[in-house]
Amino acid sequence: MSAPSTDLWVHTLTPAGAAGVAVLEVRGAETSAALQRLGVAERPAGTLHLVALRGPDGPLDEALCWRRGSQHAELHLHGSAPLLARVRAALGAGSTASHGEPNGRGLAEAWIERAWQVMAQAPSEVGARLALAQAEGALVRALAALPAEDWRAAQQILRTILAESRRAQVWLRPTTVVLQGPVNAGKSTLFNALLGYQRVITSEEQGTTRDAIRERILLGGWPVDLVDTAGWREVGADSLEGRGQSLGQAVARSADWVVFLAPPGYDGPVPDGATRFDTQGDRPGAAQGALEVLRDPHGAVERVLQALRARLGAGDEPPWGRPLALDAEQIAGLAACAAAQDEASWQRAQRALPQELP
Ligand SMILES: Nc1nc2c(ncn2[C@@H]2O[C@H](COP(=O)(O)OP(=O)(O)OP(=O)(O)O)[C@@H](O)[C@H]2O)c(=O)[nH]1
Ligand SMILES: [Mg+2]
Repeated sequence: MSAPSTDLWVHTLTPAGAAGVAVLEVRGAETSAALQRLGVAERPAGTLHLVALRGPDGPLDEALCWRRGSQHAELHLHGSAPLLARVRAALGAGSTASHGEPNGRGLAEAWIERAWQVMAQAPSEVGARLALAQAEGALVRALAALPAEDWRAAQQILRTILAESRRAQVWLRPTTVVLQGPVNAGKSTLFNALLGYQRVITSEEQGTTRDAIRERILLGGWPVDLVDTAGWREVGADSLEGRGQSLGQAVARSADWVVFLAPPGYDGPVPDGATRFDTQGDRPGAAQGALEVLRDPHGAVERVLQALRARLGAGDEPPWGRPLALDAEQIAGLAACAAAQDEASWQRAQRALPQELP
């Protein structure tokens, strides 16, 4: 296949996976030519049409085509991943997420574009709403309105935006929480209670869980990747169980938060940075204040949620409508400005930020 044209930019706005509808955005000077390759005739800007898409091998799909401008359109297709790949290929976009940037597109437009992408893939409803505010221009408007004559005042505004952007991350990307502890501590029992259904096997046999099992959940509205791991006990490192334990350790090392569950009588080590919960509070010899996951699953979930809230330090109230940088690149751009020590480095850093409205 020839290299994709830099005058054609195709982006999949909807997240990967099965859905009723998939939305492709087509931009750039080649937009009309690319659509014509699919059999879509030229239409005035602002119109919406039902179109029959055809590829080189025959019919592809019946879709809605919204002409947003002479160099900008959206195709609303049926949401099948193979179909999406065929339509992208027929447009000349290749098979990856996007290729190139349309010529002359400004930074502000690119940041707004990014906000739509973040919104489409947000792992929580709050995250989607925070991203929508940026797609509607909250951040680029705030950046365009920075006082030009007083760089220190402008920097102060950016620092506030940066702090709120970092706080907002807990709604925009999942926090990885790993359950760790000795065998039979009740990790899998708590994992199921947090999920609200029986996802993994629990049993009184030691070493029931051998693998690291990950599930995405919302806990108090925060997206969490929750991981159940193999329990600790002396076993051969090469045994199946030993390999499971190593895998659990590796996952825990890269986790945002390790919840360490200690069964009655446990007096062994607790990993640095982990939060300890004693378990099986209904059993004889249990620690004071231990979780009682079997007797009171809701109470146990609430206790974990409280600890998570403290850990995230995000507060319950999201920064509704506030200007926010959404991804690592935008945050790095703001951070460079916030760190500037003199006007010259401020000016340099500011060049990486959009300064005008799209
Ligand atoms: N009485 C009581 N039993 C519990 C409680 N929580 C878990 N158990 C029991 O303890 C046993 C071990 O629970 P699991 O959740 O499988 O423990 P685990 O930490 O996942 O164990 P491994 O996978 O072997 O590492 C099971 O029989 C559970 O039913 C509790 O709060 N009270
Ligand atoms: Mg288990």
